[in-house]
Amino acid sequence: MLSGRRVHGTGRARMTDPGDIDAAWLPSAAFRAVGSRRVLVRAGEGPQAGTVHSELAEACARFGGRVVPDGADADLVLAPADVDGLGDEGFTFERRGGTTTVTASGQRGLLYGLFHVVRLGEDAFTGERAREVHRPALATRMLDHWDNVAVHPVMGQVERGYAGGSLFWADGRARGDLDRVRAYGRLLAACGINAVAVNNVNVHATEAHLLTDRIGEVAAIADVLRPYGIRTHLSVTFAAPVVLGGLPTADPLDEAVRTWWAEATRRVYEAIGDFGGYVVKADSEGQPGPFAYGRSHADGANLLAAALEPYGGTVHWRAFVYDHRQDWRDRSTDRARAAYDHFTPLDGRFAPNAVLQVKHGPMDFQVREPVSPLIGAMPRTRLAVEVQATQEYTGQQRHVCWLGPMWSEALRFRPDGSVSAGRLADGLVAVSNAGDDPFWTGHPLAQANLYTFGRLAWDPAADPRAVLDEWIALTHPGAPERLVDGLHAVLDGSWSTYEKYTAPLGVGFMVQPGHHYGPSVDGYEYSPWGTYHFADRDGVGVDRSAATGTGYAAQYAKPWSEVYESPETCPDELLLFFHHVSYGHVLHSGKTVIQHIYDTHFEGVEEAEEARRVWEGLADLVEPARHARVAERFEEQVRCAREWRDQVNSYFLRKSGVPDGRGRTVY
Ligand code: GCW
Repeated sequence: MLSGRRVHGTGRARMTDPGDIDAAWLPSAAFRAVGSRRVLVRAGEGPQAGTVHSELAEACARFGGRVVPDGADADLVLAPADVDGLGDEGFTFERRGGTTTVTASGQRGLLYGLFHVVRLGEDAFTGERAREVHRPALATRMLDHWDNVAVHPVMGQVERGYAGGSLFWADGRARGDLDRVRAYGRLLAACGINAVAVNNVNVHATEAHLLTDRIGEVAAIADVLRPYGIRTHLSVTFAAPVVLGGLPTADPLDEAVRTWWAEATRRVYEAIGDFGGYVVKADSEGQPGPFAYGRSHADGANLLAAALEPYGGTVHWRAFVYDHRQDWRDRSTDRARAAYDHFTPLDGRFAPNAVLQVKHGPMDFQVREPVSPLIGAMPRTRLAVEVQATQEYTGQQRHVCWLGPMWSEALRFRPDGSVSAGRLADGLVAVSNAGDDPFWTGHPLAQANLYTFGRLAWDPAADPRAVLDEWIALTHPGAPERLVDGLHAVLDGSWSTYEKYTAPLGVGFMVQPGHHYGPSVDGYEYSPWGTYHFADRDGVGVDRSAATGTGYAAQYAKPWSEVYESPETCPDELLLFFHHVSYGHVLHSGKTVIQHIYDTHFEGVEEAEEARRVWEGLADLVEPARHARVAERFEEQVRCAREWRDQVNSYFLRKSGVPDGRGRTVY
């Protein structure tokens, strides 16, 4: 049985008993190896150093170890060092002559080094290990919360949130009790995340005030996250000078507007000295932006960048700009093209502290999309790649869908087709999937997505399956092999399973409009959102070739522009994203498109049923409440997967008139 699953806090930092906060990947047993040693810490002073001290003191008190004074014999030494190129967050790790040593130039590095030792467990204290240098590949490893302060009439407390309420906000204000936020910060630090934006990018009336008269509430959250090396960011409305400042305009080139932002930002830094910066969704899905004033997005971003620059802050400017009021009859507009078309002409015009935040795919977090052609097309602009941990289009945390392999594929993509040239971006951002749910993420197994995100942001080249196993081991210390294997079986492959029973071959959507859960094949077919599949009696898919289609394929550099241009070379899984083909078109797999649709939909349901069966078999190894929560979700997943299978298969049988080659039931 997994027992004693409580967060064990950071000693003096914690005022009240955290009660039933799920320990996730930091159960106290994860600290056994560290806590039973003689530990010497020379972390110095400061918020993260304080965390290192209190974590070690608490672990030692629990497991019989000892924090020893300078000069004494120790099994583990954490100490500052001046190592070239380590930066504030890097650390070294080595083991020699029975002593394990972690050094770092900054407090944050020591904190990450400590969590590295925790992850290694007993392995950190066995054998000899030559010095290893660890540092994050990406400087910004950020979670964006789409949390509203005031409950929104349509979107609720958390837009696209499937994990209960907000961790930060309740009853129209910042939560008074920030114990959960503290526990969250600790979990995030343990997987390497260093930035959090605390409110929705759709900034409604109440939330706009966080920037000014309500900055104190943000400061309270920042105070709790700081000891974990996390800088707090805020989503702001581009119209702030008008809606908050009473100015007649928010024109980015207007002097009064620039002064207003400079002054507002000065006050923000008065309240939060290490404030991270702003996140902005402008001219997107109804949010205000520079277009209203005939200005460019570089003008807009640079306005905020200038205000933040004196304090070392950054503006994350989102590239999710497209026409959400298009006419479905208009075949010349292709939503997939929009980000590239809007932003590439602006390359080189963004300030050094402006980061363009680009969704990993050109559409909107579908289960399968190509990597956005914008990534790699703006060499003179800082970029952050945005992924969605909250499972808006991937089962809404009712379905198990571990996204590690999807993110890893995107992060390994190289625009020029090389294997390893350069890195893709300066930062990785995920829309958070956490809330005030007792298991943090609604579906307890969705914790694996949050953890995997952090670890991939630290090291985008990491093998996601190794990260999954790391999560399994940390979250379930001492688990018997049957549990470890069962968890791995249920999670690994779950993305592919979800893809099989939902929209086929990269075509996307087919979800119920509005809430986006469950199937509706034509739900968005005649809508203004630009998300169509164009199925008719002969075929399906979107022609995005340069020769006969929207020209989207030509937004890629070679070799991808050529690979995607022709159905002969386009990978099967993206075929309907790039091409409109007949139902009889033969895939590289040797199957026709229509038979592929039938087969994958039957297989997807079978795989979901099999995962449910595996989970049932783990009942004796998982604490009852957790087991029951996942079991209940599997019931819904299987029900929903069957609904997807039957709607998609019936739809294509009726359109095409081609029966399933294996004679299975299609309605
Ligand atoms: O995926 C879509 C969501 C919106 C979201 C938008 C965005 C916050 O359906 O709810 O708005 O993307 O990324 O801005």
